[in-house]
Amino acid sequence: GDDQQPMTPPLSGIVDAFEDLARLVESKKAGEGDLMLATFCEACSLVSVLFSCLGLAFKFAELEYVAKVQDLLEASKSHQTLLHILDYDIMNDTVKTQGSHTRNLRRVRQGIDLIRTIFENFVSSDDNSLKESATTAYAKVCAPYHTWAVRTAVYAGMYTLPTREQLLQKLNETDKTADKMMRRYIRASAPVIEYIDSLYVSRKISLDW
Ligand code: 1PZ
Repeated sequence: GDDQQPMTPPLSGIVDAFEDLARLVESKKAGEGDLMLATFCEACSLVSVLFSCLGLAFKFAELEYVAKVQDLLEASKSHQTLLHILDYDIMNDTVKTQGSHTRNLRRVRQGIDLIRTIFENFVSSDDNSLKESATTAYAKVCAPYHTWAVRTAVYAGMYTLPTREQLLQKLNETDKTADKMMRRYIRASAPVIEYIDSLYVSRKISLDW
């Protein structure tokens, strides 16, 4: 079990990885699209530790997320960059096909954005509960693109989320350190999300799915 391992604050690993990604993305000229898929996947896979703070109700979300990152990691063996998988799916007419790399990248990007929006809600108010932060964020970032069945399960699961205090304890953070970490993640993930969107836009793929 994860409670037996020496406790490194899991947020710091995620934040460091996304700050590295942000630096890579910002050092590139817009539209060049050469962020390495493997590098991106490594950062995304760290996010999985957050799921261990949630209850069984979000097990399906974890499996979904991990499977999609895993698919992209597999894809990185034959496609070097993020842009390469878009071009591959454009060529095969599978951009929006369920299970395609381009669709899975879109879903992982939505996951990163969901966490960012949860953190934004979380730091913006001291008495904001995790349930409220997560519900508002989910409604905005993911719900419009999820089926009714998934939305219903997610909203039901929200009632099982830990409290703010329980979450901070599981993350081995205090109010103050969590606030700092979350602000760093908010700042670092923004250019990464923007960058991914810019790839889709550069290939004339809409962002409304
Ligand atoms: C500490 C933070 C607490 C956050 C709690 C909120 C978690 C909301 C979880 C949303 C679950 C969505 C689950 C299933 C979604 C599927 O419909 C789609 C299917 O995509 P398709 O195969 O049709 O292309 N899957 C996804 O969108 C991929 C996974 C999304 C999970 C993102 C979670 C991000 C991390 C949350 C923090 C732990």
